[in-house]
Amino acid sequence: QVNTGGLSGKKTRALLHNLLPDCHFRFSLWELAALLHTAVRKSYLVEQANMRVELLPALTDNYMYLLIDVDSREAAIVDPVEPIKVVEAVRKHGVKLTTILTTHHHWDHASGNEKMVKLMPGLRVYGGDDRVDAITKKVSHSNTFKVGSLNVKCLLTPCHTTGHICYYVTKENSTEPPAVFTGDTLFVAGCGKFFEGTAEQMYKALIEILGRLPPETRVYCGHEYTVSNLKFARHVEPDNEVIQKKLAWAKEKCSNGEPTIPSTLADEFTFNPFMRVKETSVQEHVKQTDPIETMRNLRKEKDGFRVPKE
Ligand SMILES: N[C@@H](CCC(=O)N[C@@H](CS)C(=O)NCC(=O)O)C(=O)O
Ligand SMILES: *[C@@H]1O[C@H](CO)[C@@H](O)[C@H](O)[C@H]1NC(C)=O
Ligand SMILES: [Zn+2]
Repeated sequence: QVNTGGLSGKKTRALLHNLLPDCHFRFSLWELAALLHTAVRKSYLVEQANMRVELLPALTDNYMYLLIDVDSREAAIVDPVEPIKVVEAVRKHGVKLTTILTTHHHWDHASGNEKMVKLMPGLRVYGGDDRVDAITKKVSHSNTFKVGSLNVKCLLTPCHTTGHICYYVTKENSTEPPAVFTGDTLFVAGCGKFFEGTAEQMYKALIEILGRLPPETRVYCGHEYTVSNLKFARHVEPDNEVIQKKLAWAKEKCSNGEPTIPSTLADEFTFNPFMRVKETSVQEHVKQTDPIETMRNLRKEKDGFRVPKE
């Protein structure tokens, strides 16, 4: 994970503040963090001609995503658990926020909705579950709507929670890659825990729903778990060189406080064990020959996996 010794950006700042009296506070917090060799998680902008996505780190390892339709300057926010940060980003980009996209009802994704709506009245709040705070638009599989000129398609992927929705975003006639916001269903190199579902459901979500989107689709997931996920992937497939390379790259990114997101669906099929349940190398690791049984065993093994330090 990010090298903050288990501290979030907020906690790191609070700690630094206590260490140094205000009168000696001559460096920026960023410089101080660099001096102390602790990484503050940075925001990051993915720019395309039609669509922009700003990654906004939240809590310890969550991501919020500001999705901007360049043509209309209308925007949506995915899982705004830290609303003040969202308001700042919206101001910075000079866009009109109209929409909240909630992937699922867990507090680390949906607990900012109420405050977000208070700060910016009139927001449409999408979600697939009655347990989503402040929901105004309950959606189910294949429902579509627009954010400015962008098309959003809801993909119901029950398993982590029964009402989990992934949001697939396209721009008509664009030659650029689409985006999918996968919450806690698909992570870079991993998947969410099966809190309210089964291996059959995760197989359907990862292989039959997300796996059939265009391979170049960019994947924006709910957490920065890439390094620990890749250590599990390496344990499953010790001879897969793609995993080794991706892990070295992800460690480097994280130590600089930079995100490892987005990836693409095509890339996920090369290193994510949960996307690779049809590969014999992955099946052999769990001594199974059926992809769904492989999925079940992988998840069970990861639930008890101790992530090594290196
Ligand atoms: N293993 C997580 C522990 C937290 C956790 O259980 N996270 C949930 C999402 S809020 C999950 O589904 N994690 C996937 C996993 O551990 O493989 C971590 O790396 O910090
Ligand atoms: C997309 O392309 C089709 C075929 O060229 C055209 O009919 C349609 O109007 C285009 N849509 C937009 C939004 O530009
Ligand atoms: Zn989560």
